[in-house]
Amino acid sequence: MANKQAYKYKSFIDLKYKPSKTDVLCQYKISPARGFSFRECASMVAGESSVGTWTEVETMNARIGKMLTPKVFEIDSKKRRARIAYPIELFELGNLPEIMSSIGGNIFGMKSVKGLMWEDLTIRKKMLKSFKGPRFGIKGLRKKFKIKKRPFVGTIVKPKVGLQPGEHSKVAYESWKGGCDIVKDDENLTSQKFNEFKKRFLKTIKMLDKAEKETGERKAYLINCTAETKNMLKRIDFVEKNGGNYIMLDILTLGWAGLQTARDFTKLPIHAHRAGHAMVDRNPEHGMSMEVIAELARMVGVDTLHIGTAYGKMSGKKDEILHIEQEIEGPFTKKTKEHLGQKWYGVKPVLGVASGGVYPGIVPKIINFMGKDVVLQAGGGVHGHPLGTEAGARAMRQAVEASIKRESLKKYSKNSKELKIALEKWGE
Ligand code: CAP
Ligand code: MG
Repeated sequence: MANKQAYKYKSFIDLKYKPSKTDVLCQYKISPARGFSFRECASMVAGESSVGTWTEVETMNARIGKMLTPKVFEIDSKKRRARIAYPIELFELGNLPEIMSSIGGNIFGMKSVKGLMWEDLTIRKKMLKSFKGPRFGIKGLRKKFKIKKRPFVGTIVKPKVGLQPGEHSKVAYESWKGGCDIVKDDENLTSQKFNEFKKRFLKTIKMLDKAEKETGERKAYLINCTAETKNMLKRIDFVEKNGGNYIMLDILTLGWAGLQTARDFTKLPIHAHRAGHAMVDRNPEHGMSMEVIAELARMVGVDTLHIGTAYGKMSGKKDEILHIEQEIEGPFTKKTKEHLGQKWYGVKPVLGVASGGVYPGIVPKIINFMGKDVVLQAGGGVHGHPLGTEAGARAMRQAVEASIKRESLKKYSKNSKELKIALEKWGE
């Protein structure tokens, strides 16, 4: 029986350690439970996520210790921050569920640690390259949909669920006709009785073709293929075989293995909805940050990813959203006091999606804040327009045009009736 004194994890702290080029780095914010020091908790997090457990084991040996022991190489107890370097041999490359079971697993439930927030991650080249990364990237999307510079304009068919396939396809057509480049399903619409997947797809893709002919613009339909993986693959296959040009996945409810399976299978761009992210990233004291989710999504390979807007209805602070945008759209991010650095070694960028309470009046602010490499996506902000969906889409495009021309919305709305009415209803 263990003696009274609680066994302390073998100390994994080595503040002299300089991480190697292949070490995977994690940054955690750690809140020790009563009776445990910060250093002890940092060491326990390192141990429990790798080779350790609550007590020394007779079966441990020097070879394992040398090869697989992580090092806590930086600690800032004031900020309750620890940075841990994990030997890459600890992980099965190409297997994100296993990686998550290590650095995103048991450590969140240890009694000795009251709160643990996984803030950042440095993924090394060898691990990055064991996944496919985005198939299209921003350049590929712009080429595929012939949108040279401006932000993409998207909408979500609303109400979220309930429309039948014919009604759904009509709303999609009006959105495309009015100027949306993208129409997506909502995150909780897949293949319910009232709107079955194949029926919805066939009717809506017909409307896409009609809208493309009438507008002379390329249009995208992001049909939600989230399902049990065998079903998901059947649906993606159906979309590919019937003229589809995009798929949408709720990547967190689908799970990392499901996303890997879809990425390995499809030839189409993947739109990553992040429904459920706030379960893990909203409480700053416990969970995993949207930045880590975004890095993992880029590594596996999505083409567009919701990252928040800061001006909309959902949580997410401005500086956090900007940093995530850099992380998914840039070639690298630098190490700072707050963040670990990340090099992407040519892994294609992911186009950020600003969505959630978006409407024409806040378009200039979002473009100012997030730049032009963004999808401006409005559901209520299109279908809530007093003159209806087509007018709502027109108003969104007019707001984008005004912003690109650096004209005030007020001035631009003088010759744009739909924008004027949107401003009267929702303001700027
Ligand atoms: C937006 C939306 C998206 C949110 C998700 C919704 O609709 O379709 O799911 O954008 O949030 O269902 O709320 P509205 P986030 O335009 O009508 O708000 O983008 O932050 O992941
Ligand atoms: Mg939605």
